[in-house]
Amino acid sequence: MLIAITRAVSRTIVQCELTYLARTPIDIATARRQHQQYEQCLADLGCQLIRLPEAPDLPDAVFVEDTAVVFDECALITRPGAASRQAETIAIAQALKPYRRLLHIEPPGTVDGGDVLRTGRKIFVGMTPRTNQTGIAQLTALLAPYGYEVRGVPVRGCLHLKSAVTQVAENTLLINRQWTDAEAFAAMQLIETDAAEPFAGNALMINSAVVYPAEFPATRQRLAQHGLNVVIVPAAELGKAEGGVTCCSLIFSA
Ligand code: CIR
Repeated sequence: MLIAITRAVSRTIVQCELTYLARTPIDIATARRQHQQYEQCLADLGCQLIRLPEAPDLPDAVFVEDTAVVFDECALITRPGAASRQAETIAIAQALKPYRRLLHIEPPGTVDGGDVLRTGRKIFVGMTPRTNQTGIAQLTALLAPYGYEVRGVPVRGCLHLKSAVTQVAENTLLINRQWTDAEAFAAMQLIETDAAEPFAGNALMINSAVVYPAEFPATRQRLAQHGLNVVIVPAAELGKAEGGVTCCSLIFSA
């Protein structure tokens, strides 16, 4: 059975961290409605939802992906690179505790889950302002006993590694080559985002389906042309907070 942890959109989302986007008004009702559609989509794809309540003191708490990375053998509780987000991990650790042994990134290390791309036993970690070398070294050491191999990957022009590249099938990645180095992923088939849709690289694979934002039709067509089962969700409102479809859930087998 697949479990999906989500967290309600904070009423303070308008105070979210922003790095590459200019602040534009976020309509909370719209953000909440789209988030509920996303949750329904996960449920329709067979996930059992654990929906955590909103955290008004933590504007970015809806983006649960950044707080943990769940493996079959353990869960890594991160230490997010933005100070305003570090307390988000407390509720997530509590939610994960019944399911996994917990490992922790410790100061001065920082890791955002959005920087961690897992393909089998290979873990690619974005080297970004949110994820530092100490964090990558800790993650490497913590996961080595389980046979995971970690590789740091350059990222430029976007927030996280998974803003630039995500897995869409067992051996296939969706990638914006402008934002990361495709050579790191040479062993896999690559589908490129449409040049007019730079933010289109973030897709969420669940079993054989790809959950994908409605806002990127040209790249969506490329995914469909590769025979992928693309399931569309509206994601524009949380997109204004620099969030994508991977950011809003932690999905794992129970
Ligand atoms: C932040 O800057 O931390 C949030 N406003 C957006 C986080 C998006 N998370 C993700 O891509 N994994």
